Amino acid sequence: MAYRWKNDLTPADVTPKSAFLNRRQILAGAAGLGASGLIGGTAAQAQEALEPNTLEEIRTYNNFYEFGTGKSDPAAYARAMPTDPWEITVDGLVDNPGTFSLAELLDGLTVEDRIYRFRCVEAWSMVIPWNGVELADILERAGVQSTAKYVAFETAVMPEVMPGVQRRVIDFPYVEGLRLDEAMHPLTLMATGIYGEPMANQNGAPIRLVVPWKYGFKSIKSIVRITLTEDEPPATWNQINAREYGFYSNVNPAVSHPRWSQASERMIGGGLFSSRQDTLMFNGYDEVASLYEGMDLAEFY
Ligand SMILES: Nc1nc2c(c(=O)[nH]1)N[C@H]1C(S)=C(S)[C@@H](COP(=O)(O)O)O[C@H]1N2
Ligand SMILES: [Mo]
Repeated sequence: MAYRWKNDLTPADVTPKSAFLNRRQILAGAAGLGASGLIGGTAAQAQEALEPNTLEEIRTYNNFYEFGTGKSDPAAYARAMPTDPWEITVDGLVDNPGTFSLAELLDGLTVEDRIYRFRCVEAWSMVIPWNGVELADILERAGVQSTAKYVAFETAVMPEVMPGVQRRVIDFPYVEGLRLDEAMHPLTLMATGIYGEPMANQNGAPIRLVVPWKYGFKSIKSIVRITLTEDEPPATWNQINAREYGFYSNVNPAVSHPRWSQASERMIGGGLFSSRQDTLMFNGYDEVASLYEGMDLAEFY
């Protein structure tokens, strides 16, 4: 199978290059992807054109409401969250349920480099070089039972170190969910690092979901539970306002948020000539379109 990273970026669109990692190292990561057989040469070349945001940008402009609603709150407060040891429970409709240390959960799995576009529902975007394992690898080892249709995720709740939880800015724990076929898609990552460095707490240490064709709020951080279910699980923003935030939340320039257009996005870090770009269907990840064949994406948004 050949998975393709569609992108239309040109040098004129580039976001600032990282001061922490040189281009050769980034390309080495992309080449590694190609060699893994997951994607062909074309995809490796497409990855070359994605200029990641700087680590500084990725670590200072965040949404992580457990630490407050401001973009700089996670960077200011998340360092107090203890992430080692960390336990993750895998349960529900699986043959091998259990509670695992992070090391046990990841043991033997291949950590991949994935440079993904990241599009927030608030109409801003970044390009982030993640390191992580495919969620499919974790689920395969868990032994998903035939009655399972969805995967539910839950974030840690640590009121003593989470000012947003203390103030109850929204209901916690933050929860999210995917349909099983979305969860099993090879693009779906459980990320443990960025730029080859352990995940910063504000980005969702020690392990968080990354679903690059969906709005950022689906990519739930600091996960402590993964549950296979038969029914569609609750999702935090969908529960807060189902009209504004659908369960699917695939990036879709044609379906406006009730309060703003989704047709374009502001690139964090800016660009040389323009800081906005057109938003792409599925955030450019066309290979997922077959998952939604026969579904009206204006209805199931
Ligand atoms: N637990 C939890 N996960 C979360 C959020 C949150 O508030 N709490 N915010 C989401 C939103 S809206 C976005 S855009 C991304 C931001 O990820 P980043 O800060 O690593 O860029 O995390 C998502 N995951
Ligand atoms: Mo977001």
